[in-house]
Amino acid sequence: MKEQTGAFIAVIGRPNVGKSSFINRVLGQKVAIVSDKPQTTRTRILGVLTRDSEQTVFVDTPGFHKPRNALGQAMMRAVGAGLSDVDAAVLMVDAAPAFSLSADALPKAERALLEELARRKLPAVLAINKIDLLPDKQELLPVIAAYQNAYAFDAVVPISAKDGDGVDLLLEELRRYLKPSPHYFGDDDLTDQPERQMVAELIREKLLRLLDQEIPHGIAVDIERFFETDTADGEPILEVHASIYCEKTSHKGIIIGKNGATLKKVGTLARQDIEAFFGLKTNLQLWVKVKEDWRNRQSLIHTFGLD
Ligand SMILES: Nc1nc2c(ncn2[C@@H]2O[C@H](COP(=O)(O)OP(=O)(O)OP(=O)(O)O)[C@@H](O)[C@H]2O)c(=O)[nH]1
Ligand SMILES: [Mg+2]
Repeated sequence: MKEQTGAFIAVIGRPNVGKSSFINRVLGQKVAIVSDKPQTTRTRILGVLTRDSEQTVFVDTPGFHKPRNALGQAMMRAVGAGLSDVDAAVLMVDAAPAFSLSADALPKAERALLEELARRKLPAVLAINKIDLLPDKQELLPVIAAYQNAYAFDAVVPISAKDGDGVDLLLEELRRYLKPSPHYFGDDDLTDQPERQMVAELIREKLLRLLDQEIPHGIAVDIERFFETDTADGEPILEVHASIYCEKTSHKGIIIGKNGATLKKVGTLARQDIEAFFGLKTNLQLWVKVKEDWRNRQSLIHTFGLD
């Protein structure tokens, strides 16, 4: 049998650049929720890719930003934790803003992350994502030069997590970090997230997608009941009861929607995802509750599993 090899690789970058999309694409399944709103990922999430004797554990992290509340601070601690004990990092940047960079001025968030990488002496690869949105890829050349000037990247790979362009190339470049190591996860494991957390996240994803502005950022989902049972006809069914916590009574009304329409839509979309994930028919019941200012209350952040 071939010797087992492994690597832990953190994926870091500002919010919304496509870190979670990339990991889902690599695994061929959604393990980290994705939305067009920044600060979608709130905790450190592992995505495990096992190919024969090689196991690469991707560490998805919250987007790097200046925290404005206790939740934001916990998220930035998760970025630090994500970088601890990894073998290497992928710094992901968005091709579109990168495109308009002047060669000597990397954006603040990226500079701060590069300082963090330097401080930890971590080897890294630069991934420039969303190249599907670029009219002319040649225009990336000065940007690539600017990043290479700022850090000794082992490789720079333009990719599109959306259509898969360059993703295999990036994976190939990351194989350099594999070293002899036992596999820490089973061959079929995709993530370290408990099933309940996965379900809560799928529900939150629908809220992020269906609601506007500040409201989804102030939402936490708590799974109250989660068990498998049989229907009256003896069919197996997953029973899930979840509470959606928001920060204001006015938000509660918006989440429920006119005649309950919005909440119903959230429930339908989340149920479809849960059924696909577990391969089991699901009965999903949702309640909306208010917890004022929970994002600044440490005990609630802890209750919701966000620290
Ligand atoms: N056009 C295009 N859109 C992409 C690509 N990759 C991701 N996106 C979109 O970018 C948005 C953000 O994607 P996420 O994967 O949630 O980004 P993230 O970096 O994990 O964001 P945070 O968790 O908030 O830090 C979503 O709307 C994705 O569909 C890409 O290659 N091309
Ligand atoms: Mg994310």
